[in-house]
Amino acid sequence: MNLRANFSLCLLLGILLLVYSCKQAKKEEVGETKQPNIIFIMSDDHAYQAISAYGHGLNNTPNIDRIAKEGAIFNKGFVNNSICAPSRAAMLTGKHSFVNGKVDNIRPFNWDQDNFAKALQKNGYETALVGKIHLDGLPQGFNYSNVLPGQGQYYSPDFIENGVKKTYPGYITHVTTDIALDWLDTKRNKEKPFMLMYHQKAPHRTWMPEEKYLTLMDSITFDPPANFFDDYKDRPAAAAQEMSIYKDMDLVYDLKMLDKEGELKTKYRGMFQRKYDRMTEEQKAAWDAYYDPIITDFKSKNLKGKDLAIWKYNRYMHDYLRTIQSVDDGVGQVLDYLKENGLEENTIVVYTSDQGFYLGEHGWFDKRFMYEESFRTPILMKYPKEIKPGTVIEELVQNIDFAPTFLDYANVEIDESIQGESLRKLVSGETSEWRNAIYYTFYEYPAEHKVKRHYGVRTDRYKLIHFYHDIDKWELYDLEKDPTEMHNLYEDASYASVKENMHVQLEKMRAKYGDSDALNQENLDRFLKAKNIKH
Ligand code: SGN
Ligand code: CA
Repeated sequence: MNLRANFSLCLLLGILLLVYSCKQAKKEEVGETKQPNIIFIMSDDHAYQAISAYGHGLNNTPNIDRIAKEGAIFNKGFVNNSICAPSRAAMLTGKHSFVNGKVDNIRPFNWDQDNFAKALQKNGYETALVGKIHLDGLPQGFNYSNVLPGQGQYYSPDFIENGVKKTYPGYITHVTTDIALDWLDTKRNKEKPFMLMYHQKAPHRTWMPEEKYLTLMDSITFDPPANFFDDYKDRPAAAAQEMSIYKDMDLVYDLKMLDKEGELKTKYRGMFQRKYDRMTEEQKAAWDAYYDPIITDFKSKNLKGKDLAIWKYNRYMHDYLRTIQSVDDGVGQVLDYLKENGLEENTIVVYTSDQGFYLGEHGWFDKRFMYEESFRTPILMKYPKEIKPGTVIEELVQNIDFAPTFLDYANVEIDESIQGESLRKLVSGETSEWRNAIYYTFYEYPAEHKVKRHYGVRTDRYKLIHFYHDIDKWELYDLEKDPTEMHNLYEDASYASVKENMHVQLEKMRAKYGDSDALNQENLDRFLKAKNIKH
């Protein structure tokens, strides 16, 4: 090639480069090409009742509330299956449990299937998973993972960093936050957009607060919810559970009555002793200074019946809410980091829980049921570029919607096998067209807490549930008239047409998502195998 030809080629390339960079700059200005960062914050068993933005008046969560103030709050956010691992699997895959194969906490999760983190990673994202995931096996789809083995421990927690186990000194909620911030600040490739899953263990059982919050709300006495002494009339599955605050909460394990005299010999005392032993001498001293006087007082009172139930409820509420305060602090640190580093405008922040939780409603703790407190989950989301501050969403949204939402914001194709819907247009106010019913399944039975297998459908106003396996019982609720689900209307003649419509809705949902009795009955394993889902 001669000199002139060389020169012309360089000129042409130069012009092309100039045109391209002008176009790019223009696109970035209007936010077309710059993929947003995503921080997906999740805590474990965090009841919406215990987030002040939801207005229940139990506690103060100023940092979580900031997400709602600067963005949106979802008043009807739900899960597909109210238990940890299945909910997380549904979030990662955007698919119901009977499709992704993770139907309960017991069966292994198949990481080989598609998940939104893998899709983002393939499309230019730097991805990380920090904290609780509860899905066995090495996480796939992440440049960095540092996760808890199983449920994790509140004090001196173990983590598995990119497959290697190590123990960290300190309190789990802060350790998790520090790992997340360290990844954001020093570990990630800053040339790329990022997606961080920052997942806390708290406020999961057995609700061990950090030293700083041991006395928080100490002077407050909580009144139990109106249906605390529920009689479970016409609801045999509700009557059969083992998650009663009064009957099933262990005085030592759950309520911290580890007396030095060893007189309170409860079933799970040994289990709690092992958790206590993970503390340093300093931590133990702070712990004992708070709990020992309560233990002495409790032993002297010899409470029985209703008095004991209400005492237990208060003990539970205090510790549960205290663990949330540390979660809220962590959220504040992460939001501050975004602000201080100029990342606020282009970062989507979501706060949610893997499911809701009972704070005394029906007399319970734990979750699992399709009743509102555990079926519902908190969802708060901010993205200054597209979501107006103070947005309130009343439509029925579900945890299977997160995967398509993130992919949509990242301009990544949403595979048609994904069952959730992107929330992007809904939350920006661009559309009000939305689904009018959601579907639910729960399988973990026989198991801890004895909540029977069930599935059901919920519309804006009604809910139909079928409990099966060693029971065959239908329940129907009118949530407008009976928001706390105390009256099963299934046999009520005045609801005959509602019942019929809800059965039609249920069949529609099952057809839409591909569920059937084949999966619900004894042949669950065979069914999953036939669908080629490894487990
Ligand atoms: C543990 C808890 C249960 C809880 C499950 C599932 N018991 O087994 O109370 O329902 O986890 O929780 S404990 O004695 O180990 O604390 S989940 O959130 O992981 O699904
Ligand atoms: Ca959970």
